[in-house]
Parts: sequence; structure tokens; C-alpha cells
Amino acid sequence: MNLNTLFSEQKLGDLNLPHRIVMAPLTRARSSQPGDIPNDMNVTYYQQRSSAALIISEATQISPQGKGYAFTPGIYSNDQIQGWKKITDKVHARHGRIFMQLWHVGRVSHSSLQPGNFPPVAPSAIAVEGQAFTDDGMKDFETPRALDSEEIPSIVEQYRQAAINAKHAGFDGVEIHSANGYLLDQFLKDGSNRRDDNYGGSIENRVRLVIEVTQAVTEVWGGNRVGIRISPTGNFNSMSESNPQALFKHLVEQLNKFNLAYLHVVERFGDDSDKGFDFNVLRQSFNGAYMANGSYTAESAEQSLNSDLSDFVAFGVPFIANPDLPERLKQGADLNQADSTTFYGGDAKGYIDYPCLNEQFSPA
Ligand code: 8OZ
Repeated sequence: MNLNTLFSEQKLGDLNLPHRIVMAPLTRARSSQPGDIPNDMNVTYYQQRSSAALIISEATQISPQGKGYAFTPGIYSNDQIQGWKKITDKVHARHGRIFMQLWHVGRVSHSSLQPGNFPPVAPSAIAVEGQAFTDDGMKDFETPRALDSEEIPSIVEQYRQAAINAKHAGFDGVEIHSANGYLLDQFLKDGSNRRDDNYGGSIENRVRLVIEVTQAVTEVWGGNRVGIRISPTGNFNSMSESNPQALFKHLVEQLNKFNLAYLHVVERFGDDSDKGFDFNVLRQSFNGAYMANGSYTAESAEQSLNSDLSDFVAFGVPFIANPDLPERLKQGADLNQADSTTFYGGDAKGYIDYPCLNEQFSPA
């Protein structure tokens, strides 16, 4: 099968991307402690992957309250901004492009990770099932504290400030993380949102926070440098929604007024099925580019592009193990297999030691 469309140029907002293979956001939990600061090993990792059409950074907490996993990086302190600046400089030196993924975990946290050791915050006081990844290992999730209506503007301001900081750190744009059961997804879906104020109940109310955050972030960046990630069918982190098709169609229609660069859709997570959801309704309703994600191969990505189901395809796990993934897919070369035991936390092993075909993409 030829891969002509996968390797054709395409605009994303006002950027010209050389092909359609995007590096998905990947949590690797290797920032420097204390302070959740990007380090030189992180620089090498991103620089090695500069041949992606676009790199989307690992999920990055917008505030101390937004943190939910040990060792993930932030974008609220000056040291974090300076650490990220080294990363964006090296990616740009290799003619790459990189967006930062803005992250508030909401209830997917633990008091030991929170400022003042207070409980995590959420739309409603409903705990996630399972355990949080803390500095002292896995700990049961706790019941979160439901945010007061009066606190919500301060959440929006956390996103705005992080968007400003990402600009200082030299990013090309930002992606709003509204997927996978974190704060914004918790507000969207009715399994986690039982509020009776303007932010809960009807679909119109449940999308309100995402829209306010998008308003703030696009005021900083302009819509054409902003994307948003959603996972309409995902149930990771104890998520559920009674009418995902109606909820996400309404959300996408509301987002159109911001003229965003792209809609990034997690269509499946691991071996999750699509549960009959019609993703093409979202693609057809949205006025920017559609970025598909979820276990795609070069062939299924080419098929999706040629069937006009997507404009870009984001690859996750294959980029962990193949820094030069676009070149390998182009050549039809064998792919390195990812070692899942080194996905989260640890050192250089399983992080910056996966070999490239050509040393042009190896560490500088
Ligand atoms: C896996 C492990 C930790 C975090 C996401 C940020 O699901 C994540 C994540 C995934 O979006």
C-alpha cells in the first residue's frame, strides 16, 4: 500500500506540517525533583523525536493543584519555564514543532501530591476507583472536594497563566487536555458531574468550563495555535457518560467559534472498542483539522486520511520506541517494540536509548 497521503504536507492552523504523523502526548514521569522541572534527559528525548509533524508534549500540570502523578512536569514556576525552553529550542533547532499539553487532573490525584495536603478537587465529591501514583508508591484514591462555583474563575485563570507561561517557554501552541478522565472531562461527563449550579446538569452547563478555558487560552494564543483533546467513549479513571454522542456534538459546535487548529480525538484506548460511537459526526461538525488517535498503523492511518475521516493521526506507543517513527514508516522498516515496564518513571533506560535507523536522529 502506498502512503502518499500520510507523507503529504498539510496546514494545521497557520503552520505547514510536512506530513501527517503527530507524536501523541505521552506521560513519562521523569522530571527533576523537587519542583517537577524538565531536565537535560527530557531535552534529549524530545529532540530525538523532532521529525514528528508535530510533537504534543506530555501532559503538564498548570498548577500545583493540577498535579496527580509523581514526577510529571509543570508549567507554573520560572524553573519549569526555563527547563521547557531548552526543550523547545532543541526541537526548533531540528526544524520541529511542539505544542504543550495543558493539564489539570482534578480528582485523579492524592492529598500527598496536593498543596497543603488537602484533598484533590473535582466537580463533585465522587472518588475514582483504584490507586494514585504518589511519591511513596500506589495509594488508594480519596474522595475529592467539590469545587465551589466561586472557585471556578480561579481554575480558568490557572489555564490562562499556564498558556502565557507556555508562550514564554517557546512552544508553538498549546493543546487543552479535556480527555481521559481529568478535570475538564470530569465536568463534561455525567458520571462524575452531579452539580446543580451553572456547571452541571444539562449538556449546555457541563460544557461551560471547557468553553471558558478555551476562551481564556485562545485569548493568549489565538485559535489557530490551540488544539483540544477529547475522549468521548473513554472510561479510563472511572469515567462514564449517558449520552456521549449528543454531549460531544454540542461541545464541538460550541468550540467552532474559536476557530481552533485541531480537534484531537482518542477514539480508543488500548484494546478498548469504539462502542458504536460515530466519530465522523464530530469530524463533520468541527471547523478545524481532525486528529485521530488510537492504535493506528501506517496503513490504517493512510486509509483514514484517504476516506476523509481525519487530517492527522497521532501515534503514542510507537513514538516511545521509535524516535525516528516517520522515517521508519516511510521506508517500511521494522519497528522497535516498546518496553512497557519503563513507560513511567525511571532513568534513561527505555527513554532515550531506543535506536534510530540513521544517527541523524540520535542524541546530539
Ligand atoms: C497514563 C498514565 C498517566 C497519565 C492521560 C496523562 O491519560 C495521561 C496519563 C496516561 O492523558
